[in-house]
Formats: sequence, C-alpha cells, structure tokens
Amino acid sequence: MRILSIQDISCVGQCSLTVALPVISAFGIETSILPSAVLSTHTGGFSGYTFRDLTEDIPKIKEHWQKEKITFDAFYTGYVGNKKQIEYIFEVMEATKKDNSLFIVDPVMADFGKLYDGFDNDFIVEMRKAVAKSDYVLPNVTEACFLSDFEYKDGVFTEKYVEDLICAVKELGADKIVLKGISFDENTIGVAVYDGKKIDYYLHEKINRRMHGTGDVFASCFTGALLSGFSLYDSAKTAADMTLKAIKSTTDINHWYGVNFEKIIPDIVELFR
Ligand code: PXL
Repeated sequence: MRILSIQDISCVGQCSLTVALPVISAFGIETSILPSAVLSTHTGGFSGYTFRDLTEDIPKIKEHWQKEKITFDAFYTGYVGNKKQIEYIFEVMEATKKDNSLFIVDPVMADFGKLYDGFDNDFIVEMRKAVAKSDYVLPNVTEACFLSDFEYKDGVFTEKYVEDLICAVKELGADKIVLKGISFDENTIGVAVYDGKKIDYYLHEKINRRMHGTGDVFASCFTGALLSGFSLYDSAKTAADMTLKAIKSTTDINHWYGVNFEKIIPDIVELFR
C-alpha cells in the first residue's frame, strides 16, 4: 500500500506535509510526497513568509515516475499552490494510478467564511473539477459554501442547512463527503458523513479556540484510517477523535500556529497493536 500526498511543505507551522507524512506513516502506510510549494511558514497568521512555487517541477517528476513505473494506491491532496497545479495533479494521477486507486480531496482554501491568502475565484472553479473526480471530499463549511456557491452561515446550524449544503456539494459530482465543523448547539461540534445515500453525524465536545492545522490532522487521520480498512464513518470518527485529542494536547496558550499532533502518534500506533 503506497499513498501519494500532494500539498505544500510549510517549514514551520505544523500543517500540510509536515503533518501528513508522520501521521499517515504512523498508520503503517508508505507515504510518498509531492510538494506543491515550499513556504517558510504557513500563511495563516505569519507575515512575510517565503513561497517557492514548485508547479513547473510537477511534470518532470511525473515523467520520472512514469519511467520508473511507480504507481500509487491512493492520492490525498491538501493545500495546492495555484490552479495550474490542479491540472498537473490530474496528469500525475493519470500516469501513476492503478485501476482502483482512491482520490481523497481536502479542498484547502478557506475557513471562517473567508478565503485564505492567495486564493481567488479562478482557483475555486478549478478545485470544483478535483471535487468532481474525488472519491472522498473533506471540506469545512466555508469551503463547501465557496465550492457550491451556497450561502455561508456562522455558528449553530439546522439539519436542513447541513443537508442542503451536502446536496449542493454532491451536485458538483462529489461521491462521498465529510463535512467538517458541524454544530447544532453551543457545546458540540463534529462532522456530517455522507456515504452516497444517507447522512450520519458524529458530534463531540467543542473547544472554543481557533487553531491552525486541525483540518490537516483530520484529513491525514481520515486517510490513514480509511486505507487501513476502516469504514467511511469510522474513519471520520477516528479522525475527529484524534483531532480533538491533538487540540486538547496543545496546552500552551501561546502555541497559536498549530496543534501538538505529535501527541496522537502513539494512539495511532496503538490502534493496530
Ligand atoms: O492548514 C492548511 C494550510 C496548509 N498550507 C498552507 C496554509 C494553510 C492554511 O492556512 O497556509 C501554506
């Protein structure tokens, strides 16, 4: 079993590949990487970060892999630096996929009602194509709204709002959807899991603290669990539990830029003991 994770390297910041690589590896899964860019830090809260765009390396990397007959059982994409990369990612997948390789898309681009630095409408249009090709898509509510042109609402939702939003993402061509950041009251938060037929919820305690990198911890745990044979619902539940534990492990109030996901690595290893 070998997976390819495609996202940036933020040298400091506990996100993207510096999370995916250790977390998925802890599940015992060989994790290859395709860095979309190298940044000195992530873009959420630091200023003056460097950004080395690796777009033009992608076709050359693909050609080499093709020559070496390297293939992957699954692809997991996260933060992608620009819309051209999405097109290149499709080419990489075409060249290196097997008959039944899985495509997991975390459409990283926004949170709390706002696009991250550097993203625009053209990027959203391109990301919709990735969602349409995906087997599993893992948006937060903001990303789901941008992708499906749905009205964004903050805070506590109604079931009708969540169901309509999932329907709107499904209309983009998504197959299975895990919608993150669902809350029906002040004290709980969790995920809505759509398996193609019905929606199930997994709700847990809500920590009232905005943290960076939690989406990447969730997506990496989800991917690791799914590829380890967990069901869709159990993968989402495991990912939510692990993410909550990583948040709770981040006890230093000044540690604002990420979560101490390192503390969940022993739990992941323990899952398969
Ligand atoms: O955690 C998502 C993420 C990944 N990579 C970079 C980011 C962000 C969120 O801000 O800036 C570079």
